[in-house]
Amino acid sequence: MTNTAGLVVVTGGGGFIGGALVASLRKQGCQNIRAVDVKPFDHWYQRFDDVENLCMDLNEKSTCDVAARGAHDIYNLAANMGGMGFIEKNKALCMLSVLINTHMLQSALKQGASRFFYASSACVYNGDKQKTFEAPSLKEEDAYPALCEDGYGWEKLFSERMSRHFREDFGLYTRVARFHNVYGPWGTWFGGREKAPAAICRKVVEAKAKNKHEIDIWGTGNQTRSFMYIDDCLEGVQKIMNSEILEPINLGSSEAVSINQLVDMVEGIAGIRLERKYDLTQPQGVNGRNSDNTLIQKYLHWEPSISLQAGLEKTYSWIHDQYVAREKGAAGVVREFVTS
Ligand code: NAD
Ligand code: GDC
Repeated sequence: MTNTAGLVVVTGGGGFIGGALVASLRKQGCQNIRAVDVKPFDHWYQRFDDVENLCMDLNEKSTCDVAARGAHDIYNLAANMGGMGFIEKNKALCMLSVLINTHMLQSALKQGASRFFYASSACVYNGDKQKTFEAPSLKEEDAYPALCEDGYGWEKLFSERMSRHFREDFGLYTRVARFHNVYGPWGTWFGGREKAPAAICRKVVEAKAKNKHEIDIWGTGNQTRSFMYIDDCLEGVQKIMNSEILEPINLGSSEAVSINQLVDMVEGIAGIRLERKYDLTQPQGVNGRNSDNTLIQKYLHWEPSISLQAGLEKTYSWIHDQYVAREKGAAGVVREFVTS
């Protein structure tokens, strides 16, 4: 059920998931959308003229009040985030997203919003339960006792709990999903914040374009992860927002692969084989992680189901086109936005 009448606010609307959510809401017939992001408009990944677009810093309480004014639904997707290469080196910046989450919850309450969605992460899970490369399936209860990803993960766990207490103490309708590594077109694919699927696609595109048959991989390549295609993420976000699920719940694919298998798949799509150079000095995070989907199946009789192969084919093709466009650009800069 999409809210097609009341105002829907998407924070982080200039980013990957926020931009895709705005695009999806429009397609579903929602005509009253406000997208908010700190990035200048020409850096938004997707931007639509028929949406109220606001360029504002949501670290500030006063701007959160403006963002939340008149909102029926708020999808709070704004955060300072990225893949392992970013979150391991920017722990303070990641923790500062607590300002966005604190102020957005306060403003949602103050402005009388009906519903609030918070995007948490698999990075809240206890590191001791992710030591094996055998892709341990993480159940929601595995977040405790807490031993989160340093910085980013602790902030996510804190903000999950704050969302819960705003619901319990103040009666604000809050829903929380723990996203497992999301990928797809319009996602960050270069610049340092990109996650493994986009990074590997870009490296393979580049190796092919430059006829340099090598690829550098962070770690041994034995690390395991599951990757969720953006369309599954969007469907899950709306299902969870519309559900009676009160506790934070996994939203991720349960198709785990090693990073080496991920590279195999991208090479297969590109029709190339590359010599692998393993760089053990780069950030690697946990050894293994998968999404246990028992709870989401129980509540929603649904789970993300788009295969990694199908999702990667679309993502590779999009990154390929972005790469070609960037190479052609005189200043070497791509503006990743579309208008309606
Ligand atoms: P993204 O970086 O593409 O989008 C986040 C957006 O928030 C960016 O456009 C950024 O400019 C904006 N933002 C940052 N600080 C801001 C501020 N002070 N004021 C206003 N806007 C600000 O990331 P994404 O992949 O779209 O992630 C969306 C949400 O999902 C985030 O909360 C993220 O932590 C969470 N998440 C994402 C993944 C994933 O794999 N993509 C996994 C787990 C959780
Ligand atoms: O960055 P990420 O996708 O994040 O990395 C997955 C694994 O892939 C890591 O072990 C990393 O070392 C390896 N890897 C190999 N080569 C490369 O070129 C590369 N680039 C990147 N980025 N990784 C490479 C993420 C967080 C997110 C989010 C999700 C939730 O952790 O970074 O912010 O919250 O988790 O699931 P990942 O999966 O460790």
